[in-house]
Amino acid sequence: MKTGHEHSTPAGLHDRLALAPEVADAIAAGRPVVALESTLISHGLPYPQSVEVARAAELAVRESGAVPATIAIRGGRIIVGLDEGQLVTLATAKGVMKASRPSLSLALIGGGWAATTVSATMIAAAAAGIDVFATGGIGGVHRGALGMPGKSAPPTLDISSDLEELARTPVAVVCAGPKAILDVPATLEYLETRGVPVVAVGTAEMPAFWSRESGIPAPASVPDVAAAARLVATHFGLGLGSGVLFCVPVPEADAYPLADARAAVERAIADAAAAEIEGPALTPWLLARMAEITAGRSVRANVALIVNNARFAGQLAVAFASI
Ligand code: PSU
Ligand code: MN
Repeated sequence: MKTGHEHSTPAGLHDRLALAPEVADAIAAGRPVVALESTLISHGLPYPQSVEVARAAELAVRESGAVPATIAIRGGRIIVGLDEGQLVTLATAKGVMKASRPSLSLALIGGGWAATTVSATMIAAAAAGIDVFATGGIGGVHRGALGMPGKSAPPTLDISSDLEELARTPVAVVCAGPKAILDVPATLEYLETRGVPVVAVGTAEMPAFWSRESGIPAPASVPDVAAAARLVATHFGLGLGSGVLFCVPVPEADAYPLADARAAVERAIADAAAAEIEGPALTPWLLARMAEITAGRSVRANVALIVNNARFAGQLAVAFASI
């Protein structure tokens, strides 16, 4: 029987992938590869820090002994392993879309450039056969998603598709904690419900993205990269289908103090509410506002944590490949 779907058969996910030769060779040979996302380049950081961090993250992966594969969309293809010129274009082009699971097909038919968030990057990495992925901070449950205590504002239900992706796609994601603009306890509860191990590295406390501490205990922790790799191997071996989230604290030298970050976040969130910013625009808006309020200190921490996460992800990919 014919269904409407048979008229034209659009390319499947694998047919959409365009792997850089170096990345394809490494995957075929079972050598360690680390996926890197691109929304933090196009939407998360100002230029030129955006392109500098993109280069520095790739270098950190290489220094760890793995091959970097920065992922983005262009011309209906998912590029796995952007080249230098493409990195610069993505950081400077106007009108770059932000592609997540719900907007992936739209980004592909759009034909232009789209940056991939954590959810879309996980989809591409899993399809390409890449097990380890580094970002800055994952998206999560926004403050006010479940309503604001003492306020009459209705719940926004703004919960990042990153969380559902972690629940259904087996990739190890390295971050510096959920972004501190979020409701972190609610984000942790959501991930627990959806079966995602959340594991702090070298600390018993959840890292808070720009800050090393959060005052919130981590659901679990491992001491080092070797233990992290054993956990990934065990978790993937069980075939549960979900990813693993590692949270690595931002390096001390560039961290933004927690008390200062908290005050700045309160201000940025109040400003976003006053400006009626919502939906996918909210996270980039808050990050940009934080940069203004902190006079660039949040950007410095953000750059440092991204590069640090890329280095750890490289080491994790190397350790995991040897198991
Ligand atoms: N990490 C950063 N900066 C960013 C992001 C991560 O240091 O801008 C991006 C990631 O792509 C993540 C997205 O998936 O922010 C979350 O967006 P949202 O809250 O709309 O799901
Ligand atoms: Mn959202």
